[in-house]
Amino acid sequence: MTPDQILSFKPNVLTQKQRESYFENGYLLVERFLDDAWLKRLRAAVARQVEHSRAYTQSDAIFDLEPGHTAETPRLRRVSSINDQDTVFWDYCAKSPLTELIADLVGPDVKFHQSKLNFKWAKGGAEVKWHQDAPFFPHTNDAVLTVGTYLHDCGMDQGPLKVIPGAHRGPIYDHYDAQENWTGALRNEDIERLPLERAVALCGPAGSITVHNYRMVHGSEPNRSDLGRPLLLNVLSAADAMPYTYNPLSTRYYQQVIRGKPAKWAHHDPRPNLIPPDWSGGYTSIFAIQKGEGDKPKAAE
Ligand SMILES: O=C(O)CCC(=O)C(=O)O
Repeated sequence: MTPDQILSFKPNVLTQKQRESYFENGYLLVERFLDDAWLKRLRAAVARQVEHSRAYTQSDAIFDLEPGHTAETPRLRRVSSINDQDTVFWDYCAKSPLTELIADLVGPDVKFHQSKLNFKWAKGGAEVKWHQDAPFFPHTNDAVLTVGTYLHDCGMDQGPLKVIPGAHRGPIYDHYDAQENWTGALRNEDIERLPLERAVALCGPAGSITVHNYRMVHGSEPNRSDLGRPLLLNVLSAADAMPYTYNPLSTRYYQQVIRGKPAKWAHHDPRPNLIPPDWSGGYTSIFAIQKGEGDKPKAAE
């Protein structure tokens, strides 16, 4: 679906101005979107994940541990495919007012792609370098977005998500280095040409929602505060946006239509997209890849 087609549907929860701003700038911040009941359920579900993580001494496909993680003092970087770990997360994505908000931005037929919970633990939670999501999971069109939910207040020192307004209308950047290793981040020479002085930090009180288009250049700084920054992330798309590479975060809900109906025709955006490495052999996390932990996946030859 094109932005004009999406905007022609009556909005469910957002104002028309918010929707237009999303298409113009490539992101949206909706403060205090969640009510207390949802916040309480989600926080309790997060606490259960932290409890599970105490039994882990090394990262696996689900739990990505920060250096220094122990049973006594857990330090999680990420729980991958979080919606598969507890039905509270799935219900929030697929059966809550959030689902209606997404429909306002991708159209009435909404499909699920992947989910994760990025922690950014207090005092050191790692930075996420400037990148776009599109090269990690290219689709036939750009009606694909990531919704972030702040489960606690997020201020400037906690490593809020940062975006560059309008960057989603620019090119898809190379996320391989000069030796064709996948780095999951933009090259320095491209970053130097970005209008970083215009970057916006999406801070907000608990229950606030961030949305960014999957072409948006975004990242976040380390968490320098004494407070954690759990950010729940869901990737969704219009039903007519079809992924054409392996999903890095496999999930039982892959491509499930959570609202409306499946597409009969795929919609194609003519612009090129970068092909990521073949993730069918496994994926760790953006933190591990950007820090160069393990073997760096290569571009196809
Ligand atoms: O957790 C963050 O600050 C950013 C996460 C992100 O961009 C990603 O996981 O792709």
